Amino acid sequence: MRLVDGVLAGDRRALARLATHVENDSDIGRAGLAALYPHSGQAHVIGLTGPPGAGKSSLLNRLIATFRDRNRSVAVVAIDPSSPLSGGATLGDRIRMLERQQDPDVFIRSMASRGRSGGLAPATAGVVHLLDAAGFDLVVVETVGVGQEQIDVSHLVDTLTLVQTPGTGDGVQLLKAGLMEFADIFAVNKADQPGAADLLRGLRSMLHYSMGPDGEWSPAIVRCSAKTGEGIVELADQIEAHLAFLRKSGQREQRRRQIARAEIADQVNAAIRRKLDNQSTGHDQTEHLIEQVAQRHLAPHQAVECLFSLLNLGD
Ligand SMILES: Nc1nc2c(ncn2[C@@H]2O[C@H](COP(=O)(O)OP(=O)(O)OP(=O)(O)O)[C@@H](O)[C@H]2O)c(=O)[nH]1
Ligand SMILES: [Mg+2]
Repeated sequence: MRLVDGVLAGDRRALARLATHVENDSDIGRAGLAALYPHSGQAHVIGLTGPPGAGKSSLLNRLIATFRDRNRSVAVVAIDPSSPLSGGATLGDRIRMLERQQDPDVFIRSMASRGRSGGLAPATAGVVHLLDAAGFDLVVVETVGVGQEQIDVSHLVDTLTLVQTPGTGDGVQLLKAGLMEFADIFAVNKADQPGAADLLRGLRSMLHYSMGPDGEWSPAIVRCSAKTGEGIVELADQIEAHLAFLRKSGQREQRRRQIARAEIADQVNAAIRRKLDNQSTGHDQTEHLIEQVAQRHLAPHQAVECLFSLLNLGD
């Protein structure tokens, strides 16, 4: 396929066009992904997540510069919430980041989350594979979120970086959201503002209590400021150190299997939904089954069995 050859040859316009096909889940997108997937698996995939306005895009802008200095190519997938959460201030940072597109070794792609509860656009994984196959050294996924979204993105990446800022609590909410165990690196951004020391202390003591066994990665905490540039080199170092750890410990393969498992489960879900939506009678029959379960005529698992046999998915 011409687009596939273009992507492999480093043609960025072909890459952008195929990414649109993947996003739309078109036949061309599916065929392209199937052809390119065997070429993926080389990139270091990084999640950059945190509350709205924490400075993710600003940090990323700085990180891109640092990684380019190290001669690494960088692709970004920025997931935009369907409804803007943090106002106009962010636009300037997004535009500054886009200016980097002049550099052929930087590629930035925005995707709408389309309101899916997971916060991730359904095609995010596909676009990540595409960018990986296109040969970028690093693929960064920026997502807004404070809870489940971050756990979702952790199923997609090698390294998860959680951005926190002073004055947004002491980290207890992270603990509540069960996020401590998912983050590999904590970036305490806006360290130029008051309260950074308290946040650092809070995070350190919490990590101390949630320390894993020996031989595990102990999450790094990096004090940084996208405004002044403090800590950016250390953040880049920690991101690289985490990959080195994954490789050395053999956990990279383990992560890849987790990612493959999560993606297949996601696709199974999506495929069943698609099948239900496509079947002219599917919808009515689903509604009927829901009613049967609500009325206690069928147990939920029996309804699923009926559904599967309706869809010819039975075992
Ligand atoms: N003082 C200070 N302000 C910062 C810092 N980093 C980012 N900002 C400002 O914080 C605001 C939000 O920054 P963004 O980089 O857009 O944050 P974001 O997390 O990408 O925001 P969303 O993508 O909308 O969730 C902007 O006005 C930035 O200029 C920092 O280290 N210090
Ligand atoms: Mg942003």
